[in-house]
Amino acid sequence: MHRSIVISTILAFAALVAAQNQTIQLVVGGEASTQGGIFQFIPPSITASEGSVVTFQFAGNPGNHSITQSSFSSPCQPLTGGFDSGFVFIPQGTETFPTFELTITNGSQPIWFYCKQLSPAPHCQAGMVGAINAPTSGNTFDLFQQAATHSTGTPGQNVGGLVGVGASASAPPGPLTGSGVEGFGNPTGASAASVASATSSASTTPSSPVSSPSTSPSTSSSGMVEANGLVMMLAALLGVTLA
Ligand SMILES: *[C@@H]1O[C@H](CO)[C@@H](O)[C@H](O)[C@H]1NC(C)=O
Ligand SMILES: *[C@@H]1O[C@H](CO)[C@@H](O)[C@H](O)[C@H]1NC(C)=O
Ligand SMILES: *[C@@H]1O[C@H](CO)[C@@H](O)[C@H](O)[C@H]1NC(C)=O
Ligand SMILES: [Cu+2]
Repeated sequence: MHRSIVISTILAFAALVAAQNQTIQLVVGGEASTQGGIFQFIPPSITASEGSVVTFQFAGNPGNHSITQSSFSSPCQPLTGGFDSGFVFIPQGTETFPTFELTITNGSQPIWFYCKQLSPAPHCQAGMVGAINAPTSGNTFDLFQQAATHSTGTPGQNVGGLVGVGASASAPPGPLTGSGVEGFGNPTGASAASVASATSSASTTPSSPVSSPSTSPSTSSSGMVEANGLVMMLAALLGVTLA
């Protein structure tokens, strides 16, 4: 009884901490044997509170994908002022994967993105799109993905920036050190200062939905949320409590 109260208090506290600055992992590209195939972000739709870091891992191998911001209404075209990772080529058998880290600068802004690769067929029209903080009704992720698969014309190839609308990276994908791992058209040029000002201007605006633990269920259900040090802290606290 006493013990279970202590444990649930710790878990409630942990949920609050986790809802604030999360690190969320998302995989770019699958393999032929992966359920859903090569042309996907896994998971494709996540929630992430303002200040959280979404780490895109280019783990699909072989793969040659991008993470390019678009809009709900034009899923396969780059958003003006949007972020872009550029392409990252991953040869088959690569074992350590480069990442692209996006910090959420506006927690109330739905963020839509696609892969702009055209080879061997346009990935966007194959459904390789994703969303962060998509509405659960109205402009949902499912409708966005349907619009992508039904879109006509060539997916846009313009190179975006590191700073996007509602989310920003401070560095292009990296490290590109594995054998044969290469970047193509990766964005450069966003200064640390412009990222910082994007972040601080966003954080001066009160954003309602960020601090409730209920904003993070879809990420927790994917099992991919890691809150820094949280697991170790929990383990330590539980160890002390149960001793
Ligand atoms: C947590 O997020 C806030 C923005 O919501 C940011 O200002 C702060 O630097 C972040 N803290 C860490 C440790 O990343
Ligand atoms: C990866 O894709 C880019 C863009 O289509 C292309 O320029 C590049 O040659 C591709 N890299 C490899 C190794 O196939
Ligand atoms: C955050 O996004 C919302 C929804 O698009 C927008 O109304 C608001 O102006 C944005 N806030 C900032 C600081 O850009
Ligand atoms: Cu792709």
